[in-house]
Amino acid sequence: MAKGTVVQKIIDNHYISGDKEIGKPVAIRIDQTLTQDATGTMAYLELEAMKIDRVKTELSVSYVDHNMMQNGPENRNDHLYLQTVAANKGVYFSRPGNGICHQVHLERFGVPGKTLLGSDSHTPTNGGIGMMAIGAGGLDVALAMAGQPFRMVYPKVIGVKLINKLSPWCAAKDVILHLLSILTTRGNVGCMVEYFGEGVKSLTVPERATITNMGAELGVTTSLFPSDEITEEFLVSQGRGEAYAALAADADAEYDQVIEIDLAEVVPMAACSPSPDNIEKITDLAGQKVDQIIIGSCTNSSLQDLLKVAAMLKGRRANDSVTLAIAPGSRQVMEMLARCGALADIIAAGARILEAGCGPCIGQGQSPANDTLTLRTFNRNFAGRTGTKGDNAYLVSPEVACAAALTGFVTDPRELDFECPTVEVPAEFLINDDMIIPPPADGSGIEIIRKPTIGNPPENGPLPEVIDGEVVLKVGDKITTDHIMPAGIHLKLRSNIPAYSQVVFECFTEEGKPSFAERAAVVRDNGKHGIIIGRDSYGQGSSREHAAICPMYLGIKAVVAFAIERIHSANLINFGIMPLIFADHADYDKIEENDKLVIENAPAQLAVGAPVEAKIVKPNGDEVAITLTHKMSEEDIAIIKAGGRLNCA
Ligand code: MIC
Ligand code: SF4
Repeated sequence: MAKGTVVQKIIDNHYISGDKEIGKPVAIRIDQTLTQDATGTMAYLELEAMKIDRVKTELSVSYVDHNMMQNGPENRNDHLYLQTVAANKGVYFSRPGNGICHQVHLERFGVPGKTLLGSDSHTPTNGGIGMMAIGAGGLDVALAMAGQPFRMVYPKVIGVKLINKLSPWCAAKDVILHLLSILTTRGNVGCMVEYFGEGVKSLTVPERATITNMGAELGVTTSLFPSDEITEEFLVSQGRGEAYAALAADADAEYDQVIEIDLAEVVPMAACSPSPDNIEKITDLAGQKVDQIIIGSCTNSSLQDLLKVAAMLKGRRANDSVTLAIAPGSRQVMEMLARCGALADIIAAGARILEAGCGPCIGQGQSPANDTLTLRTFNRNFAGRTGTKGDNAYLVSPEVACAAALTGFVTDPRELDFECPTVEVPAEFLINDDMIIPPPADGSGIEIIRKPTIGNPPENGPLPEVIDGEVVLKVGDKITTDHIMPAGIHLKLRSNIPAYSQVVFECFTEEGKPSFAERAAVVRDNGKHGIIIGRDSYGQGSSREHAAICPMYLGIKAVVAFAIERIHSANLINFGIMPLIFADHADYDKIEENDKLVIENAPAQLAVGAPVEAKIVKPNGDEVAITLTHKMSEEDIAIIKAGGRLNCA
């Protein structure tokens, strides 16, 4: 087991209960929370359902950054609810336009050595300054706001040793893409990544944050860097020098696994569709025609990134054959770009300026044309996430994105006919927190505005004695929460579960055939229980608990797969859906859609480490006995038996 690591030190400082042994449940105290609007409305509705008057954390912040298009009243209704519930419950409110939660939190609130739980899977961005920043479902974040500890498994710590420094045109994004090519997006549940080695000193905080941000795609619990003089410099530049605390692994620290990356060997890369671990070198992709380039998202929208982009674009123009769009990560970044003239260079080059927010990263506009290639500096390229069916999106660094914007083709920036610009980030940032509304000392009198599109979380009954299941859907490997619960044009339905449930697994609906929602509702209304069959790495990606709430609303009682990713598994438990595992992978081939899956004495069979015996009943009446397992703790089992966390006293 790892010793003397930053991970271990932070866990020790926040330890509440559990076994400090890899894979065993452990509970830690949460210092700070963050929510964003797309997951936040449910989180605060859940907090209200817990009858909590005021949050118990050191700091909680509610951001509005995802749902900004305001096509119809839903988004603004959400914003009004979020603003008033924040004031009522003692939460800071970052207004729409102020920027992406992770970027703003890094700039204005993150503190080395503290714990942060966020209802967004990219919360580990703040690991760039040595926070233990973890993504979770909204209900887990609501519980943390209510003062309850966060439960996770004691992590296996993967130490990533960085040596040397990056070459010109090679970026932090390439470092995490390189790591994704090694570790891939699956098989890393229950791990944390800690960076160490002399190469750490060559990376700025925004670069470190790019790396920890996209660490989410590894499926690890979080990633973090030590906190050193570079962290201090960053915090001082943000006028927050007092937040600095040094944090380093001991000289003789032991990691459970070590991966060495020679930064000098890292080259420009891309993650090709449809997965962030589908990594290719730019040299192998060069020459492909590009139609669209977008620079932004919580991965690559810092001032440093955009100053580099501005320097590359200055005096040049986006190629006639492409569209180029740029979304700064925060208002601070946008305003500083504007004041130093860099924004003018970007505009003069023909870039389309988007507001500071998630925007196209979550399918809010800028969907690409059919059969074209789009290059994005984002962190996810799951099929259809751009809003275009059959999309082809490569995830790249700002340098590679910009090179393509200039030439119209995938281009290795090292082949450009100009030098890699060096960018000076100012020693003092422009500090203006006007768009962050602090909560009043006593918010109890503040009326919470609840417009008709804000619905309460649906209710669920206790786990039935017999699961009289029917397989509503059978899917393959790497099903993401974007497959389960599409965002894009449906994102505005996040506060309305009955409406949002209608698009569960929409990507699998065949034309002219009933949708998943229709088929699940028939099973439910016949008094039976819906079952989903998956394979490896089920539930990758977003923390959206809607991928559990909506299936629960449609009567789903179990997901059976080879492996279920951490956040999604926790969300399933929170909403009373059993995350079950095939004991024998061969059984996957024995079960088909519309088969029955019966689990007798379900509550009695659920015990820590014990198998669950079930039988498949074929349409012709043939029966096949199968054994299932699970990784649920005693507390998880109690939640499942009660029909979800909100039913537990
Ligand atoms: C994402 O990047 O997929 C999101 C949208 O930020 C999600 C949260 C959500 O679905 O609201 C995430 O990463 O958790
Ligand atoms: Fe927003 Fe995209 Fe970051 Fe998710 S990954 S928080 S949608 S910018």
